[in-house]
Amino acid sequence: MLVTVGACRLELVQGDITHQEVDAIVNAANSALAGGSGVDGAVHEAGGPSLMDQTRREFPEGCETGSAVATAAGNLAAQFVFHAVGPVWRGGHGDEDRLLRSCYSRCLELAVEHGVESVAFPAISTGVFDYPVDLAAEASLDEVRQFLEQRQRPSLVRFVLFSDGHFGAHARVLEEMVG
Ligand code: AR6
Repeated sequence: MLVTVGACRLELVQGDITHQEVDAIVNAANSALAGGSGVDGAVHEAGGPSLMDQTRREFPEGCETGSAVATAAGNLAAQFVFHAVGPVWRGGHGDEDRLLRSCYSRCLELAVEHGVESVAFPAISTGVFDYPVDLAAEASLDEVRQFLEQRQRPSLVRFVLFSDGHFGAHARVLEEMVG
């Protein structure tokens, strides 16, 4: 599914984020940047050890929740990996909406800072961190749409959803948003 926001494209696909041919892919990391399962495991496995070498060297304190840091992408087709730390779902009482939105906007800021034209996002926080996918889809798609409306960059933002259910939830929200 594809919609346009001014001159920019906002796209939903089902698939594996490590296979995307874009300038930057976003990793769903933890605040220690210690690696883990899910997207994080797949990104480090496909990118190789240089990613962890760089995060250890440049970000020894890790990254706070709601923010993101950039590294090179090692063996991946992308040039950069943005390691974003989403919130753990705590029933909606832990400022999760603001923190999740902030992950997306910080990654888009990093894209602009690095001159990146295309970025692929996973559904941050909707796996191990247990964020309900419908709510995550609403917050993340709304945040990205607002950023693109205001800044008109990057030219392509692609959400890469792993399962049918995650794809469907995002497609419903995006249809409602543009309909
Ligand atoms: N490509 C795209 N999406 C994927 C892939 C993939 N290769 N693999 C999983 N997903 P998660 P979180 C989906 O758990 O919830 C790690 O241990 C998955 O189905 O990767 O932000 C980190 O180290 C889900 O919809 O990230 C942290 O400790 C979404 O990606 C913690 O998990 C996010 O699931 C972060 O948890």
